[in-house]
Amino acid sequence: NLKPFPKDFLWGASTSAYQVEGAWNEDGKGPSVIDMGRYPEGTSDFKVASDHYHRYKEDVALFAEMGLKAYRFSIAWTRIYPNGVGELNQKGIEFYNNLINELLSYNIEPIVTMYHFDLPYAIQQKGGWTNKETIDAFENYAKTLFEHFGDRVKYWLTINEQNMMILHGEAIGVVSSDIKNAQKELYQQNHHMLLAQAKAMKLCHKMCPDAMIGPAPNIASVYPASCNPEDVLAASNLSSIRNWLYLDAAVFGRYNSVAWSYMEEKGYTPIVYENDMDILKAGKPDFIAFNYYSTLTAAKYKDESQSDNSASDQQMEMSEPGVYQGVPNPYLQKTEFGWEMDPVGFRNTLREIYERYNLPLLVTENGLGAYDKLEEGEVINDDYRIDFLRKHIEQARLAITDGVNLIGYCPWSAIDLVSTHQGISKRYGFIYVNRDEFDLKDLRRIRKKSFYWYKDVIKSNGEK
Ligand code: BGP
Repeated sequence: NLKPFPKDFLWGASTSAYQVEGAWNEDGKGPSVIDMGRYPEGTSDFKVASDHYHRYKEDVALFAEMGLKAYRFSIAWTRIYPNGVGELNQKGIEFYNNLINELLSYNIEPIVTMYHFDLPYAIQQKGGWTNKETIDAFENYAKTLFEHFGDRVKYWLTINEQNMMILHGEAIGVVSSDIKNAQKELYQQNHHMLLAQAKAMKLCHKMCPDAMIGPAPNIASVYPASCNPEDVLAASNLSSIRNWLYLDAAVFGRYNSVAWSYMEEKGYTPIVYENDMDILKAGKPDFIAFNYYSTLTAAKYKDESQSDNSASDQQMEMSEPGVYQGVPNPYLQKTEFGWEMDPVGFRNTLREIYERYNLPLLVTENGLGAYDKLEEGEVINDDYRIDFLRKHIEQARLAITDGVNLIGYCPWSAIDLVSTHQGISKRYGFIYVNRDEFDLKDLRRIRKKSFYWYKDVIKSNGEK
């Protein structure tokens, strides 16, 4: 017997500032590491993106038409503080005030990510997260957000995919040029981010007692490639290092022992000052938000000569000498972009997180990146997206039936936006944005087939 989705379930959709807003240097916005970054050849930059900054009213009206109960977006730190700290940019405050008010006028709950990859460039130049001062800068930024928006925002997310920033260090940029020390430095950055997050959570409870705040890592169940105990151990290693390190620190205020001994073994342990662990313990989340795209499969580490070259990029990146080896899962199909699809793994991941932490869960990303085609008559027949999302929603419902306290589901993405590494051609949205990689065309919005489908899902509270 299936349990229904809760009555006040947060049916939502997600975006992030740098991927959707554009207006990268307008109205006083300072540059972020993203604006100063390089892009893979053939893909667009983020300067105009989907031009949401100028079209947010039209976009929010479409979100309302779709029936969204929640909209998860991020605030660009450099719109609020162009240099990360120092002078406040009133125009930035104004933009997010307008956006939040617009959402609330349609009864759409704003779910706000404070920091989604776009560290202020001025802060990066001073060492970024390697520099302890960045912790204070983040706390100060958090305070400003709570002061200005805390009267209306009830759901806050601290840092998007901190674990991906650490595991794929190029996303935040390691300050040191010493490659040998790059990993060590990343784990120091990680420690500082954890402290910054804990401080923000504590502050939120003080300043906005009615709001809820939590982390937003990318979490994925890890399967052993076989029942060989060595593979099982490798899967457990990967899960502790990739998933639980981040959530254990956020929820319990400690590093788990497997992750810690891994860091010791590799020489990556961060410097931990005496009261750091007290700071970590003092800031607790009210819920866990997480992004889910697929699961991972791990085997005992093989040296390169034996490794399987057929693995997609996603898994190839996930290997660590002596600890684990990411391998493809022969039971799973892949998207056009080589990402494995695993709806059942979604249920499993939900159960694992809930069993470990016993906190409400909020899914802040889940979706299918594809080459959508604008067909004659202004239609986009994205049945593959509908199929993908439907299967995940079915599994979410099974997880709820299992007893998981899931409070919302925000697929990626509300509207087409520029993918982190693969440009605008890799689309995720319910709403099509008419532009190409380098030809901005008219940027007009077109409802995809999935738009109408999701509208029905929301209207029927997941019964359809
Ligand atoms: C997550 C990020 C998002 C988004 C998404 C899809 O890791 O939080 O910002 O980019 O993945 O990934 P991609 O754009 O690489 O397809």
